Amino acid sequence: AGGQDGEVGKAQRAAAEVGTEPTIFSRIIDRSVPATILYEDDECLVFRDVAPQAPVHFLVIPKRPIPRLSRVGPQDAQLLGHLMVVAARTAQAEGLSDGYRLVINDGKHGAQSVYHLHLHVLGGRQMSWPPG
Ligand code: IU
Repeated sequence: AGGQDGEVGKAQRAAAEVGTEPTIFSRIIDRSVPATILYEDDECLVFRDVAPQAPVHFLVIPKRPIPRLSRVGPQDAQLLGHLMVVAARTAQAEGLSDGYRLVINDGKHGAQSVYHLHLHVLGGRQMSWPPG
């Protein structure tokens, strides 16, 4: 039984690694956690970041829970393009006519904290470069 538990533990960790574990973003998608939603369609959801780093800061996420950018493949190209188009359209709707920044954090070095792929859109102030 101990060995089996070991295997189960390994499988669970592997599952988490490939992102089959639901994150809080799945709960925002199914409305069991509240968020200020700016846009929704069959493929994606846009909502305000709960800890904004700029006057305007929202997230664009696919409804399908891709864990991180480094896990995408060619089959995801159309969806990723759609996320960027929605990001640009929502930025325009938010009045970011002077520009804005798109950020995707990947993994540990990218300081990713939620393993459900998301585009950050930040605007409403002058950004600096390089980022921290
Ligand atoms: P990151 O790229 O994984 O570091 O960004 C996660 C973002 O999700 C971060 O900016 C959080 O403030 C944001 N967020 C949120 O908007 N709502 C939540 O319930 C949680 C995180 I947890």
